[in-house]
Amino acid sequence: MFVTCSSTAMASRSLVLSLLVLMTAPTADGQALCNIANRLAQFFPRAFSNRVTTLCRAWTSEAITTHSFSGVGIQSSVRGGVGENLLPVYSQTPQVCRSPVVRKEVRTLTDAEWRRFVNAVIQLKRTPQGQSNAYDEFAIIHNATTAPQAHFTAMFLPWHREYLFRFENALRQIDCSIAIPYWDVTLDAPLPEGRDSILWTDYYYGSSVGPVTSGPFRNWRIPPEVVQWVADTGVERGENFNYGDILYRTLGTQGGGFFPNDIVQEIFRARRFRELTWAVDPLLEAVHAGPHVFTGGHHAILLSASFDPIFWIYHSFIDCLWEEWRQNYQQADPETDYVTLDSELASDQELAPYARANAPMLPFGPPLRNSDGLRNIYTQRYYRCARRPTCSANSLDCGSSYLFCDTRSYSCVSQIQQGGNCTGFEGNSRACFSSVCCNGVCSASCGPPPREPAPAPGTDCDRTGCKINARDDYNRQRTSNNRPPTFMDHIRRLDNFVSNLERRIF
Ligand SMILES: *[C@@H]1O[C@H](CO)[C@@H](O)[C@H](O)[C@H]1NC(C)=O
Ligand SMILES: *[C@@H]1O[C@H](CO)[C@@H](O)[C@H](O)[C@H]1NC(C)=O
Ligand SMILES: [Cu+2]
Repeated sequence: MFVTCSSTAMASRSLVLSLLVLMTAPTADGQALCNIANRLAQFFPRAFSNRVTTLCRAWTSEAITTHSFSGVGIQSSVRGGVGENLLPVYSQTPQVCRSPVVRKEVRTLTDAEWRRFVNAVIQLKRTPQGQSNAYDEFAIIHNATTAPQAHFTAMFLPWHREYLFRFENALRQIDCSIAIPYWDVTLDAPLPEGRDSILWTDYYYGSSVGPVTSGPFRNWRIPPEVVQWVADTGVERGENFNYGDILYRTLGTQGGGFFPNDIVQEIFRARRFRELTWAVDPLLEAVHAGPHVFTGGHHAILLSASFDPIFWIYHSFIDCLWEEWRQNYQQADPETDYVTLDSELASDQELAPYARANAPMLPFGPPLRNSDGLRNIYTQRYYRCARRPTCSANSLDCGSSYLFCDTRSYSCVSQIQQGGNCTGFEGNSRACFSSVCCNGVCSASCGPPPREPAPAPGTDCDRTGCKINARDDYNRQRTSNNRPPTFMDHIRRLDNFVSNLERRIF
């Protein structure tokens, strides 16, 4: 089933170029491109067939097998009860609140803003609702039975927009000022180790391989039925998902990863909505799985993902990317540009009827229809997305003390926590949070250099510490061996993460 790649497979340069356009200075390596196309196709066979025929002539029908998602049981399922009390309550922004609010990159929030967001989320978890609490009632909706069109159909983006909108409304009932921050994962993608990002500290998300027992969401309860579903899912997959009843993560151990801005630019090459959908071009929904899988634990399993509060922050990013595309690249009226063919609504035809424009947006509708999810009103009246952090030679400020400007490429990058791997960023005095990058590790001070090997290039450390002079460092960065990541670096990175997606597809 694995298709062998040969260089002749890449004979069609124009086809290859369609992917390469996004990346600057491509060292066009057809073999690697063909490999990644095959990797994607292996894990998402039906979904990736279009892309593979484009990327790799070696694609054969042999590789096309049914993908693993099953819609079995959807028709007969009983949806009554899920969110019954909750859904009407939060379908509207509280009238007393002033809109629009601005969704900002999570690291650019002020300390007060971050605390207010966290407090409201915790408050929601403490608000009794039905037989549980308001937070859990929201989280439990994220289930292929309850919302059949939410994943692997054309409704992926609009459905999650409505989902987040209601969650935000619920938070704004507690605190009008709140907007769901977004987590721009392209800022973490350049790090040698994603788990060393400042986000995985107790100030932000907390960190763990195991139950989350520190940070703002420590000891977050998972309801018993979800504990059971998750365990059952593990049994189905032949794995142990006995995560217990406290929020669980397996940070950085299940594979997955963060997609770089190059991939975002590739996604932005779409001009019509259909090109963002699973059945037509699965790139967006496929790479969206990376951070879910990277977090691991509950966040990596569809039916428990939103029990991890970082779900909302991450999906706020996916939503803001969609909005960026809507405003800058979509070449049709975004309120009506949708998908009409069943074959493009979903690759699994059992799901297609749920994704049609006039079908109710389950479980939020009826009366809400799928097409309502395309309305401009969300981002015109209720919220908008602040621009993603950027920097330039003229302005190294990324808008947050937790971000720094990578002066090799003039792009913003997440700070690395103390003890984290900062290989490649030795010359940048701002790469390490409250520490300095010495010999590839963020350290309190450089200390004596190891006798063997010599300090890594780009550092300027001796017994008294590192000499950090921002201007010199930036200059040295640009002339040293440290080069900006190339196209092939990204392909390798993507390749790594895709190789771990099997049976973990979100
Ligand atoms: C989703 O919700 C339904 C209805 O509550 C439940 O029966 C099912 O086990 C849940 N999980 C999945 C994967 O459908
Ligand atoms: C840090 O990351 C680099 C690049 O990925 C890797 O080569 C190196 O082994 C890592 N260092 C440590 C201490 O893990
Ligand atoms: Cu989802």
